[in-house]
Amino acid sequence: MKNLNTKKSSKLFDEAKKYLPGGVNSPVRAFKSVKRDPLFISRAKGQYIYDVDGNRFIDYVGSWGPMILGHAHPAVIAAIKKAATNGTSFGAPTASEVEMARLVRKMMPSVEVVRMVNSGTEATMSAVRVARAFTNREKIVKFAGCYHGHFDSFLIKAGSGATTFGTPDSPGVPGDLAAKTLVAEFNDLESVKRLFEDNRGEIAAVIVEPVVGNMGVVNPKGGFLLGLLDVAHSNGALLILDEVMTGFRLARGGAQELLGIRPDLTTFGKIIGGGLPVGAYGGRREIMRSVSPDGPVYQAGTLSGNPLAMAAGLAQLKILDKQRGIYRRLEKLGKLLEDGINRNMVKLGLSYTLNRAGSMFTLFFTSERVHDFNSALACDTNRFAAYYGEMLKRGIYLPPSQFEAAFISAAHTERDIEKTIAANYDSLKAIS
Ligand code: KE4
Repeated sequence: MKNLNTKKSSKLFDEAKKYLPGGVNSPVRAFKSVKRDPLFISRAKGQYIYDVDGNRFIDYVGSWGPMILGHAHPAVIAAIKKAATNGTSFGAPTASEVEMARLVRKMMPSVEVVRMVNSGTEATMSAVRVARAFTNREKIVKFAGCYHGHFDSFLIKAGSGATTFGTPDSPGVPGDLAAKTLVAEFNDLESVKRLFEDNRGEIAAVIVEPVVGNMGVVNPKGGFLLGLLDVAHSNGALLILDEVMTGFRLARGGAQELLGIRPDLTTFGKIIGGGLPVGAYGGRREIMRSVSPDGPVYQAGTLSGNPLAMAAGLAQLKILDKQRGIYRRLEKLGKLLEDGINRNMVKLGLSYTLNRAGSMFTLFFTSERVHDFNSALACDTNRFAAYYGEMLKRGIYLPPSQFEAAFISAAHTERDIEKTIAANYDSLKAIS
């Protein structure tokens, strides 16, 4: 299998490193953990992404989740173009923000009141501030390996890029603030109960990825999330479901619809913006009315509810709201891929672990079950890196880290899945 021509990408990367930290605007894009220069992308359409050297790939990153309908969806592009002709930002309320809030509540009824922000991080940090104010408590519980964005309080045993680069506890976070973040083990309810026993009356909220994407995909064990809700509520704390990744992806109503759980607060990002910078947080009216200007909890944003971002997000969400067959299709394609990769491993006498939740999946290079952070960390990341390069050579663009979720879009076809299964077989064979 010939090597890729990536000359233009590498030249751009050398130039980028002169002006940007690590040559990128978000660490995990730097391809460091897969030991190669990143590809610079020129365009994308549907399930395909094209780099500046003219290579085409079947894309399983999908901008890390937003592109559930595929890239440059005609309805999304048309909505952005139309909105842009009316101006790009007003710093004043618009009808599109009301429409967005109403649609979010229709799709996720637990979100009675919602505030738009500009990223998933803004959403989660604001939700934690509201929870701290509403409960008049300062401590929060997160789970090792979960990633909720780069807010100081979350960079404690954080997943995603923080784990990829070995900085799950980032420098620069004040010790006294870090001490207010308590860390439990995902899928281990006892670890949560112990934290509540040791910190009686001090924990404002538990924040969790209902299905984890940021250790790689890790599903909740039966009863874990409902148990979490019960433990939080019986100790006077709130449950925040971080659905930045799972929201509108795992089901029309996100993981909370799929898993039948009603949180106090939910956070959003990615899909809600249709590829433009959007985040949101919301939940029970009695909690959200503490947010300024209704209440005293201050949170603001110059570009929050930006008309172009609302147009893109609304165009995408309206399709997801109306065409519910999309979720059946994503599940079908996900199952097809999972079965194909597992068949390959049987043929090759390999026993790596593939975790999947609908259109989110991760192939872990370990033969153990991956159900929490420690079992995810046991993976052979060097073998993942070798596999990554082989898949890239075969035209498959995966997230460049063992600790990330890959995403199938509604633009992917059965043929794409077959090609991916074939590339997976050849790549696993090549590194074995
Ligand atoms: P942003 O601030 O990156 O929009 O969202 C932060 C965030 C919050 N919660 C969850 C569950 C998330 O997955 C994320 C961001 N996800 C990563 C990928 N795992 C974004 C990619 C990146 O950091 O470049």
